[in-house]
Amino acid sequence: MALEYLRKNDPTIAKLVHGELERQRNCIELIASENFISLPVMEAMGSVLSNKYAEGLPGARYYGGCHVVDDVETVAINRACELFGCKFANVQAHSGVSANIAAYLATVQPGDTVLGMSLAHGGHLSHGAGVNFSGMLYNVVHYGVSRETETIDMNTVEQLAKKFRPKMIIVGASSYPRTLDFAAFGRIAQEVGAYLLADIAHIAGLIAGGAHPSPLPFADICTSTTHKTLRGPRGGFLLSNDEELARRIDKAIFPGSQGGPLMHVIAAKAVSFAEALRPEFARYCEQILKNTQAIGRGMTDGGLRLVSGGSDNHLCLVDLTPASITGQEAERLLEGMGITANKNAIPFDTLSPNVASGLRVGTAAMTTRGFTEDESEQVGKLIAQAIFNRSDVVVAQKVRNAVMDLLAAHPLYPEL
Ligand code: DSN
Repeated sequence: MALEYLRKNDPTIAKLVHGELERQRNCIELIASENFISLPVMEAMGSVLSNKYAEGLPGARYYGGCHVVDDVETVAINRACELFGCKFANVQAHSGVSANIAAYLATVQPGDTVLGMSLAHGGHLSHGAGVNFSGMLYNVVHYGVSRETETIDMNTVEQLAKKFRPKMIIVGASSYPRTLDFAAFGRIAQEVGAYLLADIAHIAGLIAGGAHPSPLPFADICTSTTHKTLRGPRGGFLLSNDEELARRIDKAIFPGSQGGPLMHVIAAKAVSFAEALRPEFARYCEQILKNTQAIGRGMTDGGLRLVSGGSDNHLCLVDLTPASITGQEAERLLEGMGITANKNAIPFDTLSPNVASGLRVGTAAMTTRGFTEDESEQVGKLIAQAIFNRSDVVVAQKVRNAVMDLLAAHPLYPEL
């Protein structure tokens, strides 16, 4: 990696950036919310656009000299609308949580009832967890998955909606391996007169690539991150087809909850939206789904159990209880062998989230790196072998060697 000026000016940080590149190169990345951005996305982020203050919206800013960044943001907005087939987009949200803050501000008042998926069953902090602003400011009721199927039971969602009459229903998850039934959520929201917020942070890329149904015909607002399956820079955005809601979203972002937009990140979002509009992105998403099936097969053949019995998207949630290992231990064990994944609570978990009985395994990053189905299945088998033979140093070394071979076959950022 060149880092010509950084090396001269701040060797400490240059060394750390290089160290992180080497770390990413030398592990199989299975964290379901991570991915590897393209070099054009990286260049847009590291650009002079970072220098510009542009509070407001294109054509209506609070600063002079905004004509260039106006064009950047307009391109990003237009590409987001084209990609997701909707009328309005706000691309200024700094993150997925920032996008959700804006969605709450645009729809509900503090104290209003909101129905969202429980964090313990795969939802997200900002869908009403008690330690988050959403749980502190709103009266949140949670739905989860059924004990029998480990999937969302739409009858339960409907019963809760009819009982508690929420002003907003949130559909979206961080560790749910199944297709979300946006049509059913839309019907329930209509029945009880609630707004429907679809938080598509994890599956945005799959939706853009046609590998998961879109919520847009049903949701009043969609919120998302750009950096997971969508493979853009770290950031957030919001979508809507409703003109009045779109106006409220814009105000909720600025001045409601943010100051100056990150124009360098908005440019990088525009680049990634254009990448996702290309036919090869749909092929990439298809490959993510195939790789998830394959890694799941490898893990179950090796003796592990997948929550809900499988996956329809980019991630598997592994129940580690049959292997008598916690998520925390498994995460550490695998990291030592060059496989990065994260411990994760499973539904009805008896352990604390810091320890957890599960492991979340995502395939978006390894698919970007070029892993095929055969290799993904092999990775699944290696995970199971490592876990079930964790006191055997010979197996550990074999797993480590196999991981190194797989990584060598798919170099990451060879240009850097
Ligand atoms: N931290 C993200 C994830 O890993 O899913 C959600 O915000």
